[in-house]
Amino acid sequence: MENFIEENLSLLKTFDENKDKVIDEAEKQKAADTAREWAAMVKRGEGYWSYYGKEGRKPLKSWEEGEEIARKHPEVFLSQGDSPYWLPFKILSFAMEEE
Ligand SMILES: [Ca+2]
Repeated sequence: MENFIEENLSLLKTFDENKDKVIDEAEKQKAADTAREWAAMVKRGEGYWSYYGKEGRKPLKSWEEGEEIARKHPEVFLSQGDSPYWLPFKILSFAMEEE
């Protein structure tokens, strides 16, 4: 997971807490923890998911709807509840497979 995060740092801008345009170790850890937490929620059938569309946050009816969007738009970003963080679908998929 940590390696995968490392390869995808450019997709983790929302984790740049101190806005220095660098994803430091603590920010990477937060991204990895968030991915694992959200992946576990998907598996338990929990979570209120949304995706980032042209006009910003768009609610999803279900995780499955998010998967459907990701089939057409593999680069889609998803979020959970009112979290300020956005994770690419591919990082969440990776976290789900890792468990
Ligand atoms: Ca930073």
